[in-house]
Amino acid sequence: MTLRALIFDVDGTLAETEEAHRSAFNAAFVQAGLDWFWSVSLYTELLRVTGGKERIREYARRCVPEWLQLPDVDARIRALHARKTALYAAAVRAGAVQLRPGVRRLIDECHARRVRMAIATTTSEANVRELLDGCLGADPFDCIVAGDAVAAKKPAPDVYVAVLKRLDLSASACLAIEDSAAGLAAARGAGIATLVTPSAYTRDHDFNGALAVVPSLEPDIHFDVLARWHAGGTSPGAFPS
Ligand code: XBP
Ligand code: MG
Repeated sequence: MTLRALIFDVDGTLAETEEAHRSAFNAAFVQAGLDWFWSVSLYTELLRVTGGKERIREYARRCVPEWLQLPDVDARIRALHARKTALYAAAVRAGAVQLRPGVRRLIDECHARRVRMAIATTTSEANVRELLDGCLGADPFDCIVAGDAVAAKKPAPDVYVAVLKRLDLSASACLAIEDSAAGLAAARGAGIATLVTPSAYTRDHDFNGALAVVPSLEPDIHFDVLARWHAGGTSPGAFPS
């Protein structure tokens, strides 16, 4: 089957965003008068729970279970997360996040060849738009499906199933690009072949089931290489041949 579309994850794949997310969470905790602090090692563990609101709840469950007993805890989580989202957007606007190497080149290549592109992410569409405005200055994507637009976040396949529907393409005509085990599980759950490029926070994840695992999209990951791997349907190994 011809490769017709690339579906990109955002956090960790288009850009190393998680340090900006982590700083925004910590700043939101300070602003809300909470003495919570998410270190790099704690955040590495918490990242296995996808979605910021879900991550806050998981942290509270583990470390401050009494906080979960407060009245209106769902509203508290939503408010804390809204504060975090505003802080994250401001950081992206201030230039805290750049695209990972090779991302812009691959997007430009697909754009020039009229290969379709889409986004399947856990984060909000507002966060994606901030990143695209700040780092690409354009939106070359046919569609963006965000975590809150579907019933279940990654590792559930929902965002990918929704993207396939919006593109009106079969799974076998697409290739997903992901950085995490949850993202890989989501894409594979929708039947989509998946290239993994691990990010700073996901290097120790299990990527069994990936079409290939590459350290970066630069210098070798051109569309023709991906089309060849996709057509072969089997992993070429850790690096392009
Ligand atoms: C990324 C996430 C997100 C971000 C924060 O997962 O899990 O939760 O860390 O986003 P993936 P929000 O890259 O697999 O989509 O706080 O906006 O939810
Ligand atoms: Mg990711």
